[in-house]
Amino acid sequence: MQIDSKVVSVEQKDNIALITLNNAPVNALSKAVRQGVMTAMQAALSNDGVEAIVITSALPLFSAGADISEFSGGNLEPMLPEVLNFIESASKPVVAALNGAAFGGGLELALACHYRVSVESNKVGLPEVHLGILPGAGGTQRLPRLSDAKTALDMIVSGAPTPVTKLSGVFDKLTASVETLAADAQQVALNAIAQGPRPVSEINLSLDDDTNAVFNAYSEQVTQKSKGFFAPLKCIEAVKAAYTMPFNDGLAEEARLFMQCMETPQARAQQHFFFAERAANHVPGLDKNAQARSISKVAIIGAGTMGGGIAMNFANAGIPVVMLELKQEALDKGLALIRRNYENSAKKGKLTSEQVEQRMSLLTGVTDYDALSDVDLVIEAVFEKMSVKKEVFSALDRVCKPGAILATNTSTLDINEIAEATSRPQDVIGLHFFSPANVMKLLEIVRADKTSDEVIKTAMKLAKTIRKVGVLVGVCFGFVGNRMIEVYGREANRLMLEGATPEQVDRVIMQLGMPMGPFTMGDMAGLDIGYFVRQSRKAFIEHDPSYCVVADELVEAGRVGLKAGKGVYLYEAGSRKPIADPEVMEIAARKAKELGIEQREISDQEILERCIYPLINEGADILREGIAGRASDIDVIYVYGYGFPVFRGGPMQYADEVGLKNVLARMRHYQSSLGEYGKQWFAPSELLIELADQNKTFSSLNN
Ligand code: T1G
Repeated sequence: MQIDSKVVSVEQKDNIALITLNNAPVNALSKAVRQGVMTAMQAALSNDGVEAIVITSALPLFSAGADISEFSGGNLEPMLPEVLNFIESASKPVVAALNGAAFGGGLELALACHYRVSVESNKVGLPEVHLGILPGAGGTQRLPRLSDAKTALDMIVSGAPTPVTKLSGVFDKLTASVETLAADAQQVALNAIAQGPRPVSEINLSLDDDTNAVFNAYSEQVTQKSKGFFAPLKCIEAVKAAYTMPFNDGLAEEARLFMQCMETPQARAQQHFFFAERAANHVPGLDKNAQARSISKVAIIGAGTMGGGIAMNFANAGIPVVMLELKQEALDKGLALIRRNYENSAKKGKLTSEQVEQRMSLLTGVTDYDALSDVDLVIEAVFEKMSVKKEVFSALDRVCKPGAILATNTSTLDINEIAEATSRPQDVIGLHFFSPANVMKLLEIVRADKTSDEVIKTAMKLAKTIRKVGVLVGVCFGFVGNRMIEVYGREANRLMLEGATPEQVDRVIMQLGMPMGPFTMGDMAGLDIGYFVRQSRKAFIEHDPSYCVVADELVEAGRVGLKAGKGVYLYEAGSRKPIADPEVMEIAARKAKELGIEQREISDQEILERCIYPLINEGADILREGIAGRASDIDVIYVYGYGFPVFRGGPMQYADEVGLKNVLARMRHYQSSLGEYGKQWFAPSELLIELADQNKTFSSLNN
């Protein structure tokens, strides 16, 4: 049987037709695939010699689901639900043979078949909720019919991959490996000839009290946790329709809810973010012949909190790490902290004790630079002071082998200046981890002026190896993330001076979807961090006498945040719960009076605009200066590094949704309405003006 498709083939083996998907890289169920499957099915159904049909994949995974790049519209016939309903209504039995992962529409394709076989180590999922939508090709109606309400809700509301071994009702056979899959699938198909088609839609469900209780509990739990996130509640509604409506009505209800979600800014934001995260992997303009170097041994300079966290990333990836401290005591303390972290993970069941020992065995400690002569990469995580960094880099330059990469974890210092302390600036790069370094997914990869393309490619590849999201940025104060967070923190502090309480500011920002507000975040991180940065930047802020004066007074009074039991908020021993302290607003009132600032009632909207729009404006300047290559790279940095809500897509996507003309108008409003302060800090970026005037978006710069 021959069909005219480049991405789907069908062949006859005895009385069985084998349909194979082959749409690299992930068998996204694009229009061409859907057309190919329809054609192949029709060919198999009309061939009298065929008595059963098997659908499988030629790629490592079965299918990643619907082609997300098609969501922007176009003529998408035949739609996926139509194709899957056609498969389910086939007159001959259809078997899905899962050789690898099946996600979204890929799993829905398997659920629309009559029988299912999978490799037992496989995982499947319905991750549509991460795209701000819900399974739209029958998954919410078929999965509960093959499992139960709780399993279906867990998979669809969380979007998490699930081992097929936990889905016994869904799969008729689990096979040992890809090698045994074909034979087992064929056997299931031969048995199916006698049994005939077995449409899942013919399984009836009813909403009994126990099931209803599951739905009620789920709705309550999700309402509390979802923080304004739209899709999860719609997922629950769709699954419930499987219990309260006949199958076809349930499909119609699923389609209605799917479109409701698809039309939200949240869905646009999350689909934007899906591609933004992947686009960050691609760095345009690098020398195609530059090859990434292999990294088989790493050194970390500094065994403190950051150094230890960084080291864990490499041990977790099975890469041996040498940790250097000049004093054995500091080394012992650092290694003991790492062991404690691993043992805590083991207590939570995330690691076995063998894994703890295996990872610890990859970590060794040295006190002498000469021990670093054979490492491929060094990452320094020492005190944030230029003279200390330069000392370390000149020592590394002396002892490390040619071709070893010398990386700094600095979060604010000039990497070009650090590179000049070596004879090999082409091998110097910034690897800016976020604390806690073994947890936070973001890795800002900072290219200095002389960093070679080989070193950049090595760093980008290494990010994936240690399961980080690497984003390439340029050298400036604070690179991208910290440069933008500085204006956000400045504005929050200024608003407090003008009369907004920390609780009000934090509440407004949490309503946007951030995990915590700027004042709670500052207390957690330590107010002394910002204080020292301000001390090092006096020239930059000397023109603004109001710049974080309350925070400065708190730090000088020892109120450095959670670790001291008091910062902007008060903390009871052992508690991280912030408690408002009226004394802080008394300080603010006193400082405001000294500075001639008249305090006033400030609206939530003004707080939101003044914290977020300058952050966006700074992002526009970062783009204009070429410090970030894409607006979407800034979004990736903000979501993974600072908790910007993914259902807003990141600050630049959020600005596109608000409309750049509106952002510009509000920047100009504060520029004129906040006196000298507004003139200094609310000057709109030229890029923001240019895009707004041309009625364009930041995302138009991503292509
Ligand atoms: N559509 C389009 N492109 C996709 C894609 C998809 N579903 N999945 C991956 N890609 C691209 C990706 O952009 C990248 O492109 C390349 O493939 C490799 O991806 C009706 C509506 C499967 C776990 O949400 O989770 O079905 O950057 O780097 O790390 O109910 O891809 O190379 O140009 O991620 O090996 C639901 C999304 C869709 C799964 C593989 N499905 N994909 O991870 O590779 S909506 C999903 C993933 C749906 C139906 C609904 C992962 C992966 P480029 P990658 P990976």
